[in-house]
Amino acid sequence: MINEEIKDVISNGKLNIVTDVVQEALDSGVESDVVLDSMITAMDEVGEKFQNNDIYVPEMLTAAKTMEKGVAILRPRFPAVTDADAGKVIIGTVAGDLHDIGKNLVSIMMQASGLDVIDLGIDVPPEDFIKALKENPDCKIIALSALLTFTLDSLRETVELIRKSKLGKNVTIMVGGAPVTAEFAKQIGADIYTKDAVEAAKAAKAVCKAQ
Ligand code: B1M
Repeated sequence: MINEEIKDVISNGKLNIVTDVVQEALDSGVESDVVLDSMITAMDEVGEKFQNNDIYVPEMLTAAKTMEKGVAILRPRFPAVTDADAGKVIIGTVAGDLHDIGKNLVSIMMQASGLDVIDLGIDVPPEDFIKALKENPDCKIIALSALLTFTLDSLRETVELIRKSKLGKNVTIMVGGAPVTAEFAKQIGADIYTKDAVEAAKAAKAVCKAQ
């Protein structure tokens, strides 16, 4: 019941009540990952409504803002663990792509597993990943998020440029986002594809542990 309420709040962009509803769910004993799953399901519904022209970009944006506010309540439940030796990750959403909710979740889960995450944000040009790598030569992983079919090319270009750079030859490149597949990841020369934030954090931790 409470999960239905969370879905309704997110998919209908009820910004003013999202904090209370999420807090209520947590207070009543609903686990954070269950609340998060309801939010993600709601965003899928938003995507479907958009595709069917039942809603437009402004409504989609309000739903995203509502989800961000909801995730902020969950954030302390996934506390960043400080472990200086755990490993460093540079993360960002590729050029041309403004979607960041999934990327932020990946970042939160990685930090919760002890990794040091440098978040370059959204719409990140390939050169900025190289620059960040130069500034952080101890970085072990570059994590790239793409949410649009048409930014898959941007993902490819970013992987190519990283591989061509001196420091990028040995760095592990992880990719993910709804239109990305394991096959595509392999095709463009990425090392790891994961389907969600939890898997991404697990894979990143494993890479850093192995080095
Ligand atoms: Co956009 N959008 N959007 N949008 N949007 C989608 C992606 C879309 C599928 C909606 C649809 O038509 N059904 C569609 C893309 C179609 C396609 O190309 N295949 C779409 C479109 C078309 C657009 C615009 C072009 C619309 C327009 O302007 N006409 C435009 C593009 C702007 C741009 O980027 N240049 C646009 C804009 C926007 C908003 C700005 C309004 C807003 C984003 C706000 C924000 O992110 N701050 C928005 C939103 C909210 C969505 C939907 C509804 C929700 C995305 C989301 O946050 N999902 C989305 C529909 C959908 O996804 N069903 C849609 C929840 C999030 C937790 O999931 O990001 O998939 P996701 O992350 C997952 C996994 O993918 C994975 O982990 C997360 C879960 O744990 N993951 C990784 C993500 N990154 C990873 C990296 C990894 C590993 C896993 O390793 C590095």
